[in-house]
Amino acid sequence: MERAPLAERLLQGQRGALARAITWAENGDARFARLLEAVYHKVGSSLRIGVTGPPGAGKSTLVNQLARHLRQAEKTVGILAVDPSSPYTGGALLGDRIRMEDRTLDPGVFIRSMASRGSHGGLARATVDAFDVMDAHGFDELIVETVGVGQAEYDVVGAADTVLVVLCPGAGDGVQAMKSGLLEVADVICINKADRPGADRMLADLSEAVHIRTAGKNVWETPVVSASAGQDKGVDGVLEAIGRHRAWMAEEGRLQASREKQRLEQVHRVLREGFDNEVWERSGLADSARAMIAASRTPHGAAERILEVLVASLPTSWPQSLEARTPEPQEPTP
Ligand SMILES: Nc1nc2c(ncn2[C@@H]2O[C@H](COP(=O)(O)OP(=O)(O)OP(=O)(O)O)[C@@H](O)[C@H]2O)c(=O)[nH]1
Ligand SMILES: [Mg+2]
Repeated sequence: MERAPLAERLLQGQRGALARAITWAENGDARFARLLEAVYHKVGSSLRIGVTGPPGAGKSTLVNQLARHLRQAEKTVGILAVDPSSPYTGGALLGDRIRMEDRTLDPGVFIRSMASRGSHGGLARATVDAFDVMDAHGFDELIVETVGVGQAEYDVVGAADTVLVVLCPGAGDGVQAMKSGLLEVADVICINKADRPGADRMLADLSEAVHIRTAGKNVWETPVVSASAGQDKGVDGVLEAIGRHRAWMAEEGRLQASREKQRLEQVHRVLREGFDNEVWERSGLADSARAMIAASRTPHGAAERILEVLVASLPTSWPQSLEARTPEPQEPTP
């Protein structure tokens, strides 16, 4: 018997289809675009949480507990664990799997680790794609965990509606966390390992810093909560803070605006990848650049010249001609 197309099986909630779809997303498979078109009408109802923070802060432990609590509230949960690219986290990866394992027996939970591609923003693109197919598959809640506090991690958690930053006492103090730009990206901050000394102090310092930063402005004041995920303490408080952020996002069209921005960024990422693959490599642009460098142009001079010619070769009517041609969704062959 012939199998139904992947899109159909995905919408039926088949796990195998979801796994395959995420692999396509991960590999930047050319078939993904058609697949997404076929299921896109089902994308948009999952609530998305991004979790980041320094290595070992207890992110996976907390995500596991969040999933457990959400399941108790009868929500289905899809979890994406983005492989940390730093070599020293190799051991922790295995740990992630073990700790998350007790969730995998429950059909209401799906856990997938995704390899970091590391270049050209490919990881953020793949994360959004994976979230979209998990969304179409029908999970109530989606969570992505990524390790680190740098731009690459912020790009990944940017696929979420709510960014949860997990810190813990001892792994650098609150001041260090503030310096790394965490306050800007965090919608909720959780000081985990509250059973350890220094947690209260950190909570007070960060709360104050957040308050000073936002006082008198019409912006979200990031709640700072504490938890001991290892002992399943304070997890409801984290969920409650996430809930408050969601309520705030639902007002004044903020969620819609944020998702529109995310989709626009995704177009940009896919375009950049497409430029690298289609234009740079296949159109011979790389060869022209090589020739210009051989003729002693600087790299900047060569790039400037290429951009000039590219922009000049765009037809003046191109925005209209782009909008006019929206193809009908087609079923991809699995
Ligand atoms: N004392 C204490 N330890 C905890 C708590 N939560 C987690 N841990 C421990 O902290 C260590 C790291 O936990 P993980 O959940 O793997 O941390 P992570 O942030 O996901 O780590 P990476 O993914 O490697 O960055 C483990 O040994 C956990 O058992 C807590 O509330 N209290
Ligand atoms: Mg982890």
